[in-house]
Amino acid sequence: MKKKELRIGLIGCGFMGRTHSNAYNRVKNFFPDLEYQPKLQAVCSRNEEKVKSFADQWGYASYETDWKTLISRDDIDAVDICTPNNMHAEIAIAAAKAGKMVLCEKPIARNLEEAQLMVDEIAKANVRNTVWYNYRRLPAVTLAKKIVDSGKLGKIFHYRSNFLQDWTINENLPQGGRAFWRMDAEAAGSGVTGDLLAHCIDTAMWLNGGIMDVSAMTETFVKQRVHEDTGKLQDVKIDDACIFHCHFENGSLGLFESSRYARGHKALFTLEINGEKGSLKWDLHDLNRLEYFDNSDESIIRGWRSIHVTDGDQPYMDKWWVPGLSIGYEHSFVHQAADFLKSLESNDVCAPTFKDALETQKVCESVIDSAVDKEWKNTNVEWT
Ligand code: 4PW
Repeated sequence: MKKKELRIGLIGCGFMGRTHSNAYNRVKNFFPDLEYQPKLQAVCSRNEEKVKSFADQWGYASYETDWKTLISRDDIDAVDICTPNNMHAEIAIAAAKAGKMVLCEKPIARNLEEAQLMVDEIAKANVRNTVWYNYRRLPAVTLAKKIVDSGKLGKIFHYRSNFLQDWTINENLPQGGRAFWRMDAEAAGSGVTGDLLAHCIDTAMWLNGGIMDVSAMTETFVKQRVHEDTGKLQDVKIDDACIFHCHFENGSLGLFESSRYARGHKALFTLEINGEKGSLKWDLHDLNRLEYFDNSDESIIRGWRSIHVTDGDQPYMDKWWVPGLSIGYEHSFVHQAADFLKSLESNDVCAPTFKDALETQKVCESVIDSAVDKEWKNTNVEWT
């Protein structure tokens, strides 16, 4: 098969810039059958020294220091946005208007208004798009989706999900700047709701359908922190912790919790689904393992099965080593890059699209509003 190039222009050289760059490099080796292969054409960041060294390290053919220049280049097919959240909307809209495909880190925006604008402009420009809700693409999570869709769990009663971390407990950490923009509401939009619960919500709606209404509470444990940009002690406006419960469209009840103050937990993303005929459990600290309870098992051996999702028959695993050998966090990004490239070949959408991410944003916004107003909020989610 004659190979086609997808010329990538990546904006942002932080943590996510590295995960995406790694994915584009790995996909060529592990998904060699794809018709489209990424070409790392250009990377962009304001700091020239940093972007030059990033380009050398990850194999980009060129670099830019102004994202508008990158977007205006004729030799870029797809713009991949890995900047802090406050730049997503402007860049995504400009890229779509320039006719580029748009890939964007989650959450797509700081708030619903920005997200809606992005979705409208992307629809007008009719460009291919996807949002990197990467955890869907871990083999164990994709297997959970297959089990749910097969009907093996029957009617779903409960969905539970947490995302726990502990990295902001130190009250001397600043907010803002390059390293701590996730703690600055102006740059991030929200705290754990947009940063962590957005993952839980995306996965939850993918597995269990639309979230219809929410009742939430949030807390900011450290009320003031020095801002990196001003050097001044300023109010912290992000949520450090958030708990919400909700109704799904299918009648099941949802319970979600996220915190960056859960001492001992570094990135504990968990989910559990309880249905009439069976249940599923998964957690990111043991990401290749899916726990499955099947109530139709013979009673004397009935119990939780621990499925080590590393067999060639299981999602994505035929691309990697041999059965029994684990893969990790980075592979979820490789799989997403592969699925996006595959979607160009098959002319399908690559979910989650910006429209899907808008639905997640609706839930996030309703959660924040519910916590502020201390009342239930309808999400107006349209999940298909
Ligand atoms: O998107 C999330 C990040 O902002 C990630 O999945 C984990 O939490 C790792 O870093 C943060």
